[in-house]
Amino acid sequence: MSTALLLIDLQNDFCPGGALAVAEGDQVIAVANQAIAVCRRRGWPVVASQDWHPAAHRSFAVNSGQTPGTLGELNGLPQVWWPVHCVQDQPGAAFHPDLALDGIDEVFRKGQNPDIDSYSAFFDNGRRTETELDSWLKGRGITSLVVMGLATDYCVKYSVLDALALGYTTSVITEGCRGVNLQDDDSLAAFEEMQQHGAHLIALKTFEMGA
Ligand code: VGL
Ligand code: ZN
Repeated sequence: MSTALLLIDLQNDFCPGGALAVAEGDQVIAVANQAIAVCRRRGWPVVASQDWHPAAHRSFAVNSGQTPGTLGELNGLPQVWWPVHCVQDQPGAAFHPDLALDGIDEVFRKGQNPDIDSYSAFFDNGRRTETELDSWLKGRGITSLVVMGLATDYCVKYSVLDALALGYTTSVITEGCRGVNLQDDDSLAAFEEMQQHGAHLIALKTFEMGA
């Protein structure tokens, strides 16, 4: 079984001070750097997703005449209206400055189509288009993924559910995740949903010790 580390959306806009700040989002960067170091020692690939929206993205509340944090519909799909975030080439879309970028082998961008949101690192929310991630991993014989990042209740959750559906053995480093939590229990519910679909919830220490 060959394993890769998948880091989800470790970007400035999801950290304190950012446009779509997740509480304690910056605290997962140190976890990511330790997980990267483990992979470098073992020769395991490290990949990262990057939320990468055009300014005119219709998931942005202001572009759809909606209130941020409320629920609507976009392109026939349920849609949470978000503040403007992770706009291509803007500082908010950049990776957190403390992230060990030189330990990352490949970055997969998502969310470029203004008409559909894209939480998962594999597919858009309607599963109409696919990133290069699955073919990149399959091309290297990867069958197992270790996932962490931001945000637990959106991009981490949908990436993990897609990874499981695509047949990857999937573990989630729980202390490497933080959630948006529009509702208080959203992150807890997301962890439970991932686990119910077959994900293994693990601690960084367990990963470091070789599980
Ligand atoms: C995300 C909401 C909108 C995430 C991205 O990375 O979880 N959430 N865009
Ligand atoms: Zn986004």
